[in-house]
Amino acid sequence: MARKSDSTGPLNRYVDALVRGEQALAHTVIANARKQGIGADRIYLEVLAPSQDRIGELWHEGALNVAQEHLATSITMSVMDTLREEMQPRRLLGMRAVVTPVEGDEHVLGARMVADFLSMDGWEVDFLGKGTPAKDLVEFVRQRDVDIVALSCTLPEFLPNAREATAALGKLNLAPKVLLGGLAVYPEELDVQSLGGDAFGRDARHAVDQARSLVGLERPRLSLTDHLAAMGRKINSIRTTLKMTQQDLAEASGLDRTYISMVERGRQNLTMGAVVKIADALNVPVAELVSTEDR
Ligand code: B12
Repeated sequence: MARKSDSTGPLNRYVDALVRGEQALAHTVIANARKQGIGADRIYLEVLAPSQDRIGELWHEGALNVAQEHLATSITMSVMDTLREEMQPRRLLGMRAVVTPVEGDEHVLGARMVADFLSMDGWEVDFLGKGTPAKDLVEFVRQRDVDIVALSCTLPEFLPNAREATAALGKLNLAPKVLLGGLAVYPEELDVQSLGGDAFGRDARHAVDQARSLVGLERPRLSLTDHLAAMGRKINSIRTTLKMTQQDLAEASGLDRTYISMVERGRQNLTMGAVVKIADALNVPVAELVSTEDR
């Protein structure tokens, strides 16, 4: 499966670090991408996820052995641990989710991504790690007030386990909604309803949208203040990476230094003309500054 990747530079550097088995280098590549203003969500979806695909291909071609593939996955897990520490949930939604691969499935990274995206969105999340047997999952859910169970299934041979889990969860008095995803669960190839789930998610970002719609929450909307604060942080991050002072940026954009300072603090409602001038001065596309996907 080809995943979308706009962050080709960091992706190539990151895969290179994984292939060489250099954990510190992998962390540095990601830290640099963060300094360039690439949000944790894009790092997950455009660097870490496709890097695992590349590692899988290299392993398949015999260019990497099992030990190297294991190391690559463990490095990516440690990078995710670091990113998780930095994540600021939008605001708590008062919703609880349980995320787990289905019984037997040892592929945890995708499920972990879904868990982290839900946390970033403000859900309280219990991530159960490796595949959980249906009866234990049901027992766990019964003891808590769970709104959503997100089940990940990578191998088609474990789809019956997904079906068993959804059936058992459906029998609970206060049955949670069940969201399905993972490489084995593709609507084009499979009738997701036949697995007993309530919805399907393509990737971790889509998982959040689907989870919200299952519990009747609207998609997250950012206020103008949030947009201005995000843009200010982005401009500050790109400027400092380029080792420019606020005065340098003011001169390069033809704007006043105090105006730049206000913008970076999220206190200035910029005109479109000012956004274009700042983007040109920083040599980035306008879309890079106004994107609201990054946190
Ligand atoms: C790392 C890896 C492993 C590791 C996993 C370690 C770990 N801690 O996770 C280990 C070594 C254990 C492993 C084992 C096996 N693996 Co493996 N593995 C991989 C590899 C290289 C990367 C997986 C990964 O991390 N992907 C990155 C994540 C982010 O992607 P993702 O899981 O797809 O998740 C995204 C979406 O699918 C979605 N998503 C995922 N879960 C959910 C859940 C919900 C609710 C939602 C909404 C969305 C969602 O969101 C995620 C992020 O956007 C893949 C190659 C590949 N192309 O994926 C093979 C791969 C998945 N493995 C494969 C195989 C065959 C196996 C083994 C059978 C090999 C063997 N002969 O032993 C065993 C099975 C073990 C088992 N019982 O599960 C095949 C599966 C083919 C298939 N579909 O049948 C693949 C595709 C390799 C290949 N090309 O052949 N593997």
